[in-house]
Amino acid sequence: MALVSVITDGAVGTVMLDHPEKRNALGEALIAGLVDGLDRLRAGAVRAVVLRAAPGTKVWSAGHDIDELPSSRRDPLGWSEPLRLLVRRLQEFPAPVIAQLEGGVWGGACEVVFACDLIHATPDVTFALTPARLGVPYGLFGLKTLASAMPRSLLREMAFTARPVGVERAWQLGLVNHVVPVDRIAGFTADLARTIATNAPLAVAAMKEQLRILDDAIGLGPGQFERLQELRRTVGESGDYREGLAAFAAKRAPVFLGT
Ligand code: LCV
Repeated sequence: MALVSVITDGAVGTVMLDHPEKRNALGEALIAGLVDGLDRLRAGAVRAVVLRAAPGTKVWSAGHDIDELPSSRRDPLGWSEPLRLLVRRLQEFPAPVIAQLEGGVWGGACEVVFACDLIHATPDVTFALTPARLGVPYGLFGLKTLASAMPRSLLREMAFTARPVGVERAWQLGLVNHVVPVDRIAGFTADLARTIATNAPLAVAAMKEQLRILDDAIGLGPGQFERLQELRRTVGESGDYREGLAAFAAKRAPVFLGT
């Protein structure tokens, strides 16, 4: 059974996550389906993309597939990891990608959503950043994607507490473009995508990339870079990281010792 479906309607493409049994967890197979779908739409020169989950879902995506997180020394969220590849595909896609959300958005799925260009959400949507709940050494690239999408004060609160934030607060802080009732969100999003598709695609694509280059423009000295890598190594090699994974697998609350 396909984990992802892709349809094209004129110049608008739709990519749908469809693995409810695992709450659309972003495992290698599902991500491969998303990347393949985006590549097919790119070849078909669509002018707008809608990224959504199956209608009526309570969980848009449960984030990174925890069963696929390495328990060894390998960096769980390094440059070549599937989730990183997906985020880059979305950011480099030469047309706007609209995330159409229903239900909960967890962990790495928040990064996927905030790598999109616009966000439409139903009133039940929540966002939760979970590295602290799993003891995971989060990546600088992921933090930058999130920091470009929200105020640092909210990012700190979400990262340190791992508590979900509701769409009302997200709307107040400008994290989402539109909050739309569940019976209208598909039509509303399709209409906005069609509007984008009627505009000059080269101008739209250029502005998307210009804005991304501006977002990426941060200076880092070698010492700062080394320190960032050291911070991630320390967390990635900690007992707490192993405890976070073990607790999830055992369906119990983690006990973090700070070691
Ligand atoms: C694998 C899963 C998952 C899952 N992986 O349904 O951002 S970082 O750094 O943290 C990054 C590393 C990351 O993204 O980590 C993942 C962060 N995600 C989470 O912490 C969310 C974990 N999932 C949940 O809390 C619950 O599943 C939610 C609240 C999303 C849905 O709860 P619900 O009661 O509806 P279940 O928990 O019963 O899940 C249904 C099946 O999906 C699996 C889960 O193990 C279960 O499998 P079994 O039926 O085999 O028991 N599942 C859910 N999320 N991220 N597997």
